[in-house]
Amino acid sequence: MTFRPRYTGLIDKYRDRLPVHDDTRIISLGEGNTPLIRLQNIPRELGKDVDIYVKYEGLNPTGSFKDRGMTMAVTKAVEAGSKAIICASTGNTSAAAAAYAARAGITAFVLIPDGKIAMGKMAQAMMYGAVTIQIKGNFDDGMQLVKEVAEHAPVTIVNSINPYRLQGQKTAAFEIIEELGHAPDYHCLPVGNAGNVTAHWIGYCEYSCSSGDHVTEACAYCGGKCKFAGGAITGKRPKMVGYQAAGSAPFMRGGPVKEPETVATAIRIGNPQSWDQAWKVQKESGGWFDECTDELILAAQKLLAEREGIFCEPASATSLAGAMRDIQSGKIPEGSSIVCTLTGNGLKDPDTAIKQSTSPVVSIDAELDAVKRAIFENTII
Ligand code: AN7
Repeated sequence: MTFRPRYTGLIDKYRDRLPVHDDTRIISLGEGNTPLIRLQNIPRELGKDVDIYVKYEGLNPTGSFKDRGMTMAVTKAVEAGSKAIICASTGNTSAAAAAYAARAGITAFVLIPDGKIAMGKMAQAMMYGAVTIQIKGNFDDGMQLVKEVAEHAPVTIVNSINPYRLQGQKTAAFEIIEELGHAPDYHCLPVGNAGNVTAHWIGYCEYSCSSGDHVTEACAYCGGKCKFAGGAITGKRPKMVGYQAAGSAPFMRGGPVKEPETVATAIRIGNPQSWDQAWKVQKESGGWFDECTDELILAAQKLLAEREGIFCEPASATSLAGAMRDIQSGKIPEGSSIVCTLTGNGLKDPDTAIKQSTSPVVSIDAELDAVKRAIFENTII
């Protein structure tokens, strides 16, 4: 019998590619190392010869990709002596901040839009012991307030404007390259603040730099520091494709959206914090931005659960919704390999799931005949 060393989180795994020292106290919950699942039924139904993989980030410790960034941000905040962190959030950043603060023994203050975050995320912030501040405003209002208050109070901002967040999140690209043996042709993500699309591009660029295929712009990301010991796998980088919810699509409108609205509350963001970086990613990678209606987003969420057994939250399904449409139209050509990031777990938002499900739910007496009838009436031949 052979034993693998215990997986202890992404900072330990990618220590030489992250800004930590040998004696840095790592605040980790074992994040990263998420499954890259090849879809089997959906591509067949699309009738297209494509390889679609989903990177199931909903299996991180607090149920979203935010854990990748938060392990770095909180590790560095603690290293710098900070006793409190703060963020504005549509729900997932606040859940991650609250959990990592609890782990570190510091305080988390989270600003959330009153009544506009999914129930699971609210439960997380409360259980992990954060101070939850509900504001009568949206994420963008909260973000502005966080920036202002951090100038007056001894708190570290852990939104993605904190550069350590993107450093942690870039590791998702490392994992994908290491599993596939190369970068995919297309990488599709849901876009809110555009931190994650930016972070993935940093990751892909650092890996391609290390292959010796130095690209001037890419090397600007790594600063020549991306030394992957023996890690020269490929110089290929994907086209980065960012999809927004139609009611919250500033990248499609060319500027901030005042009153963003969407059922995908995680990406109900009108004023993206990584605006310039994301446009740079789009240009450098040769990818694009597009938008999906709420209807299309929910349909993709349901299809993924029903056909593949993978439950993601609505915002996450935006990546697949957009990708399926672009595959169907031929914009993403046959023969392509595509990775869609599923940013958050479906369990985060049970209300939206239950509301849109059309699966049979029957209530009966606890009697054999009634069970037989229920089975008979719901058997599809
Ligand atoms: C599930 O939690 O901004 O484009 O405050 O929770 O990097 O902002 C969440 C964002 C996609 C968008 N999918 O990522 C927050 C927050 C899910 C998310 C995004 C978010 P970015």
